[in-house]
Amino acid sequence: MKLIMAVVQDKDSNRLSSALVKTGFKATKLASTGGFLKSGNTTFIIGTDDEKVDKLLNIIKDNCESRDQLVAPVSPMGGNADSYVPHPVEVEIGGATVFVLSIDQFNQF
Ligand code: 2BA
Repeated sequence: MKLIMAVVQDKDSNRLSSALVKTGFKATKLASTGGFLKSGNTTFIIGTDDEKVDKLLNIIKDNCESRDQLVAPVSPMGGNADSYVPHPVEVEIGGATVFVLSIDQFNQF
């Protein structure tokens, strides 16, 4: 058995949820925050059999888009904030960041 943790953009989370329900995968959604952008994203935790992992990864891939986002960098440490003009930089986010973990035991009591 495997545990899949997928960090996805909030914009894709409802679409992915619906696709998982439709295809019979059981998932838990956690509200999460990206460490870099400090904005909200959604983390899915999904337990599934080893042989279904590839199918699940394809569903995640098909339902999560990558997007460019402009980020305003923070002002330089110790610098004069008055003369500092932040130039936004563009970063590409997602589609999805996915971890696949092996599970020793799965219990439901
Ligand atoms: P954030 O940490 O908010 O990162 C958003 C996007 O900013 C990243 O997209 C990446 O394009 C860029 N970025 C992140 N850290 C950077 C850095 N140190 N320098 C320059 N650019 C940087 P993604 O790579 O698609 O990641 C989307 C979200 O997935 C991340 O949101 C984070 O919540 C999660 N994530 C990504 N890699 C992870 C990892 N190794 N461990 C845990 N969570 C991760």
